Amino acid sequence: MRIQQLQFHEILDSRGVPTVQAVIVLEEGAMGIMEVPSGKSVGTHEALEKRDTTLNRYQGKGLQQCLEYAQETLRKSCLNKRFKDFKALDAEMILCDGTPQKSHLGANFMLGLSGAFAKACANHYKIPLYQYLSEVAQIPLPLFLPKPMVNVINGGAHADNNLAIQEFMLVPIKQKPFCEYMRMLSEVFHTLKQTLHQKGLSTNVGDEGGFAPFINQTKEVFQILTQAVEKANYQLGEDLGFAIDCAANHFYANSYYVLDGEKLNISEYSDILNHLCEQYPIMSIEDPIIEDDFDSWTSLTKTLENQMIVGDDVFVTQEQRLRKGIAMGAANSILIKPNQVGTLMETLQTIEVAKKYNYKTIVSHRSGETTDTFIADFAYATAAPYVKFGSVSRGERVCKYNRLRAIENHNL
Ligand code: 2PG
Ligand code: MG
Repeated sequence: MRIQQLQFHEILDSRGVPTVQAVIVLEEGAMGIMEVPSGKSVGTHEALEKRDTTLNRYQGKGLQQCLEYAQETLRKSCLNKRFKDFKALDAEMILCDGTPQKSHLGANFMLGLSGAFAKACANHYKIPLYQYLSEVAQIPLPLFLPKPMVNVINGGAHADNNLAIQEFMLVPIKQKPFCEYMRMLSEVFHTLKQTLHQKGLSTNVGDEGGFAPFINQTKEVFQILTQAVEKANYQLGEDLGFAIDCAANHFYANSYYVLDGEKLNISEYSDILNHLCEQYPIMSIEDPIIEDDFDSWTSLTKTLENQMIVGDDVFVTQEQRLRKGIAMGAANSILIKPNQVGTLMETLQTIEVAKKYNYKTIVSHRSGETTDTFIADFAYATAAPYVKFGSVSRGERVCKYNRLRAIENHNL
């Protein structure tokens, strides 16, 4: 496939912050557009998202200068060249960037191009995007729809309240059609809204569309969620369970985890997590430990043997960090965010290693999103057992769940 046109544009994400839109036109005429998301609770080891930090535009978050640079450089190396598939293009971009953290071109531009090219190829072959992705990735058939981890309460870096834990989510337990998952989760979401309202708590939503009430205690969130699930006529632990993203980097300082106003050493903190898991059906805990303390990851994974222990900031979707975790028995699941590594090819390599060692994959959005539904196709194409796309409110989240419904309904 020969690339005839390659353009980057500066657009806004769901927080009103600039992000990348990449456009590719193939010689044969097919076009692909990819809009790249952007995180707020970013792991130190993530591939670099490039911005014009020294300029005043958009308070240093603009993309104009680095966009022109990436566009010119990538046009030189990719325009009018043939690439068999997106993996071949990714290999060329990695060479052209030549840095470990994609700091030369920027992971935001590289992922944009990688995705735009994949979409253009799928359009060229006139097949659904997921089909094209799964064929290139050689994922065994049949594919299946993932279970959604739906964010209902926001805290941490994603909300202006006092909750240390960043995300409180609900997960369906029994296997059902995807549309039934969405029905359950939407019904509980609206019941939760009434529950919060009756308690005089705010029903305003945070960055990922979950509610962001002023609650001080982690336990209180679980109590309110328990009430909402029951009021919506679902059974906790049977129909729905809980998942959380601690994003622990954000409440750790000077050797202590600061949770609910208390300074806790690692063993006190682990006891609290353990206790919560005994009291509530918490099925999955993401980033309970800071990103570089692999030893504590290993011991917590042993302690919480019935939970999914999910590495996000610790693995940053990168094969080498995942391999280290596997070797040490740190975590048993991995969050997959393509922009943490910067190309689809490398994302697929990480997924392959995860699968080989039975680490569950959860394909995830970022807190700054666009209405691009690429990751819905990507999750289905890679047979991910779970997805995390935020709440059932806000268009940039809901469009991804709706894309999975469209795949279920029409296979398009
Ligand atoms: C996370 C993500 C997505 P962010 O920590 O898992 O929910 O947040 O995109 O801000 O890194
Ligand atoms: Mg996370």
